[in-house]
Amino acid sequence: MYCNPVKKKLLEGRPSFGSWIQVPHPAVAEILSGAGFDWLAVDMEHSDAGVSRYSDIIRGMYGRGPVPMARVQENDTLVIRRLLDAGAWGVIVPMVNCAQEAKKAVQAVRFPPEGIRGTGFARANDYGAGFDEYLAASRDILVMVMCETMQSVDNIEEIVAVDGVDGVFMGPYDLSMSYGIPGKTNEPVMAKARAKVLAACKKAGKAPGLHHFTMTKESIQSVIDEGFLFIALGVDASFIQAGSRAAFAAATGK
Ligand code: 3PY
Ligand code: MG
Repeated sequence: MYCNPVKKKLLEGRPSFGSWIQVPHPAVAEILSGAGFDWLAVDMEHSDAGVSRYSDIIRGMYGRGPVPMARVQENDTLVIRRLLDAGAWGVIVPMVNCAQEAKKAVQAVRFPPEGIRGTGFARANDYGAGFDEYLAASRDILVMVMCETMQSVDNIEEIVAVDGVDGVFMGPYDLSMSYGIPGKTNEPVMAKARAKVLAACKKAGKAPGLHHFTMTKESIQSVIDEGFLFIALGVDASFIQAGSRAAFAAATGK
């Protein structure tokens, strides 16, 4: 019952596909779960969801398949602890720019002696009823650090060398900002950064991840061919936007 099939997939070198929840309602988790995603991350950085909302949203995934993850709002020990206590099986930590920051994220996730996560009865361990089992399985909680600045790309070798970092998740939009080319996620400098991160991950045996926003078969295949394993497909809000606009356009020709 306490396990993380996404981590298993990544360790086996198989791609896993997830998506992003920015419309913070359990119904969205229920609907996206029906699509078959391996995991779903609630975006705590760019939505107005708080911890109690997080618990409600991931209740919408329970028994439906996806592993609940959180893109946490910041690399903060207590923020991470509270989302894990709520039941997250993976954290995606924004703006990790050096080994020290990567270590901080790992420490927040792991119980002593590896880390400093505090323990208590919480939703994650069925309010204490699964205390021992959860403790044993908690090593499977996924730690994905985000590479989304030039500095992070420059320091990627030392970041992936940090014990307990499971993988690196690239944020193309912030990275494009950092390179001074806002929103131009396909420029050569971005491809070069992706190649550098992929090579570092491969060498260190860590899972490379990417937030991908173009929902065509060819474009998703090219991301898989590039070597990414932890792949976030789109965002709930964009799915609603695309579907609703297409419906209106089909009806009116506008
Ligand atoms: C980015 O593109 O900056 C992201 O954070 C994607 O999730
Ligand atoms: Mg970002």
